[in-house]
Amino acid sequence: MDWDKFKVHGEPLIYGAMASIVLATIGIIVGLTYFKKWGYLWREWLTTVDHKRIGIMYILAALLMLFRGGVDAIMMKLQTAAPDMKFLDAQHYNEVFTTHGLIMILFMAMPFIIGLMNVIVPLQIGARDVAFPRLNAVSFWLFFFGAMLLNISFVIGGSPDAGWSAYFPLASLEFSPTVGNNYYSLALQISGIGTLITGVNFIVTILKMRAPGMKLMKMPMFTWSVLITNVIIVFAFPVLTVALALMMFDRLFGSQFFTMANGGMDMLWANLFWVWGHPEVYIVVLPAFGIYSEIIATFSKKNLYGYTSMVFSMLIISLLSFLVWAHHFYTMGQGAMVNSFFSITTMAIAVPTGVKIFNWLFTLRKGRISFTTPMLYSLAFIPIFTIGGVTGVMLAMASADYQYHNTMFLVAHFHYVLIPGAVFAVIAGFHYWFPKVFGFRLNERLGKHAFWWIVISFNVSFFPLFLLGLMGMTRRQYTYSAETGFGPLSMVSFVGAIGLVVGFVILVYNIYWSTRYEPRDTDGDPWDARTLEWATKSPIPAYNFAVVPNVKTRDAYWSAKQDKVPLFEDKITKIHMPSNTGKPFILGVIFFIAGFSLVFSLWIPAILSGVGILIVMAAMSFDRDHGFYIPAEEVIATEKKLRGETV
Ligand code: HEM
Ligand SMILES: [Cu+2]
Repeated sequence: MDWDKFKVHGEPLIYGAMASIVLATIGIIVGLTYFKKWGYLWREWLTTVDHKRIGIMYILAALLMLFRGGVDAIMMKLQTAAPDMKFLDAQHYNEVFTTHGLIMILFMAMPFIIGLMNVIVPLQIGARDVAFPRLNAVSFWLFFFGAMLLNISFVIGGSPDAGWSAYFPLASLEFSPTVGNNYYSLALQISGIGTLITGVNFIVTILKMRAPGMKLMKMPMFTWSVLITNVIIVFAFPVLTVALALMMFDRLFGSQFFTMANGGMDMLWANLFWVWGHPEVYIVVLPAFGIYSEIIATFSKKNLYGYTSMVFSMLIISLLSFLVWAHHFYTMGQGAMVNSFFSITTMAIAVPTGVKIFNWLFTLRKGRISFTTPMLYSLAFIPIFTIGGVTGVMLAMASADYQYHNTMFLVAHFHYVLIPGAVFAVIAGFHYWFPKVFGFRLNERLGKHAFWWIVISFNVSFFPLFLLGLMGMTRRQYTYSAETGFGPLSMVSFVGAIGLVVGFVILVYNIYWSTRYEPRDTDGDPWDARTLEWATKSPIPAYNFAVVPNVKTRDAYWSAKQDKVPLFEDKITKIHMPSNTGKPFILGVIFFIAGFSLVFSLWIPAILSGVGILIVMAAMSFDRDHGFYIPAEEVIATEKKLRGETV
């Protein structure tokens, strides 16, 4: 065997990373053994099917990936902070911007959002769990091991280096001969299957598991956004699945789908990628819209303005999101007719988006606004996202895009939409729902410090990129000479990036500080909020609701509090719960081994793990464990304890 292909030859940086990964792994193993926590980890977390715990694991993984993607970002910013820097070489720079984009979109933003929707959606609709709890665990473990597969690439074999969009022929074996893009095709495939399963699971959950009386048009706005997002997932992800499979054939088995020879077609990849890729940006941004809608209504003490138009604008956005993909390659020769079509559909998206912006503003109007940390992020989102949207419309004009395309102007555009539209949203949602899950708030003072650092630094870091783009600086260029004049603004951008790091450090410190010192709150409704998740106690019991609520109005919990509309009318009876299972985790591990074997063309382990996957899937299908019941007395006792009564 040729052991050399596993090695990454490189710089002290990579060896340092290897050493720290090994040390951290040893540390975790020793720690778990010393504190005898292996059993706890297995029983309570690795085998769990509880939507709340799965959600927490998604969010933890996302935070870890935020760190990894953040390190990539700082390395890029340092390399371009001044002319002729020698911190990274061209190849290493290529790898870093590729993994940065992949990790931030697929392994940070999406799982963070899926984590929040796991924790919150069943509670918001008054359900006890998702429709298919075990499948939910499969989703998580496929995502997790897909993410791990991509992450090990930089210490074993080498990272992908053709950008997150992996355009052919650049990503072909000929021009990218390391295993990096094999990792790309397999890691994304594995986690993508997990996401597709999530899509099915949440559509069924929201359509079939709502509490009695909760008509579609009475659902909370976050649940609506999640429903629409998952419909997009179910239509968009199969395209990625196919594209990645063809990419794998090209790279591993010598097929010619995307090459320039033998009838292959490189533009086929660009089209498939963006038929998935553009809807993908709405997969991360629509749930963010939902989060902001909840937060803005809660902290303005008003109903959400224009509920129906909110729903319809999301539906229109989801439809249009499938009709705009070619705006990513106006310059690649499809002609004026085609470009005009995509130009018009792209600009049309700004209309429903504008409707939503006005709805949020009208919700704020004459509201009794409290400026809590989640609310501050929501308020900052509105103007910053609008800048992102308006520059999007500038890019949407095909003839103008010949100038902007692949410059830093584009990079500034998508960060101005993605950072307020995804990152601020998950941070806001995190602060907002944190007390629900853990029974205490994050400290407001520290939260606001982090907020100002993050919001100001974001603008310092990314606004200069608009100007640099107009000056002609292209994206993905690893160095430049002093004569270009890109130096000063690039330095400003680097300083902003450091400020962002400071903000995130304060945010993480806040989690630590609040865990130790914040007062506990078991009442479960610290913000005086509106929707059903706040009607449970904190921390939430495993079965969520002792009695399934009867919903009569839109903001059911608000009406219960304000107008004394009764919510829980039925008697407590025994509750059916799914049992934990280790099979999803095992399935994830085998998928990981299969992926790794394919990356290195190790056929025998690949075939064996393929068989293993089939066996575990069959075992899951024939599983006769249909769960268990929590007796009514036990539920009553738990409820009393949560209310602070002695049993
Ligand atoms: C009013 C709405 C929007 C319009 C009109 C718009 C328009 C565009 C156009 C025309 C491009 C391609 C430009 C080029 O390559 O030269 C682009 C790129 C991009 N947009 Fe937007 N956009 C909008 C909203 C969004 C949102 C909401 C997101 C994400 C949350 C987003 C994320 C991106 C990303 C990630 C890219 C670049 C991808 C890449 O090449 O790596 N956009 N946008
Ligand atoms: Cu797009």
